[in-house]
Amino acid sequence: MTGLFADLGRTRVMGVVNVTPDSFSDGGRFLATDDAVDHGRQLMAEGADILDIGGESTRPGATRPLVAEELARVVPVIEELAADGAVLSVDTMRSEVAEAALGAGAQIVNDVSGGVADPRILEVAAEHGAVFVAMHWRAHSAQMQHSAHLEYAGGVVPAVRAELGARVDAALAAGVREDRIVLDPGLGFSKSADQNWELLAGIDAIAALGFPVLVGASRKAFLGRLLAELDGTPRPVGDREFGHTAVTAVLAQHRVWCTRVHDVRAARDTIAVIERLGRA
Ligand code: PMM
Repeated sequence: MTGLFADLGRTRVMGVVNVTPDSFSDGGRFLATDDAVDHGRQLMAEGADILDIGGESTRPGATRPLVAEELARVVPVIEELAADGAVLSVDTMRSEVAEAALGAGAQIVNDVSGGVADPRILEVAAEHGAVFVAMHWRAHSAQMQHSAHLEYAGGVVPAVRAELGARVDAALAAGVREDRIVLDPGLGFSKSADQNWELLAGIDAIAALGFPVLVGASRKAFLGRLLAELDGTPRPVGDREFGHTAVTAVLAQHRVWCTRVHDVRAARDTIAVIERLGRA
């Protein structure tokens, strides 16, 4: 566990394993347990420090799976990858799923709602001594891009910082240890493209809360919009990696704790360059 926060001199890489039919970037590709496990092994071989196993798509407008369905997607994958010795995170907003995942060998609960959707998840993380990733979030996927959820009085960076601070208070009150909390600004979740850029530019202000920071920018729509064709067509999901590489370089330079990515090799290469330059 302590190894998760030891100083490696570089940003960690969390590889995404979405065991879902409908994630925006890779939905349906790894829905079968064997395919998801193979994909996880591939990401480990490419240098992932952590694998993030998720059974619910959080793409804007997505409908939620039943709890039983989410459990059936993630638990067998976690069991197999844990047996390989992988460091695993479960991407869930549900206490039942977090509990089963931690029992199956996960060490990290990555809750995109930061404990808002199902507050009992905080107690589950506390009881297991798990690391808890609190992402900034305001509403479930069906509503998250509604205009009311995009309003940040006083600016997006101070507002997200304050709302994350409240999640830290809730996690501590539930018994999560202070040295097990990670914060994430939640790019793309109740954020406009401009607000995502402001959060990336202001990442040091989020880190100033005093907790390790995780960022997930990989393949997200704000990159597709920035890199749009002349006629305004957004760059397709599968063709955003060069842009994302620049984001990874910036995160590495700012010594962000971890970046959550689909292309592990690209991220590790980028981070290796920044780390080497930092020692020159
Ligand atoms: N983004 C997605 C899912 N889970 N978890 C954290 N902590 N941070 C994120 O930015 C994040 C996440 C959505 O992306 P995906 O559909 O490619 O998994």
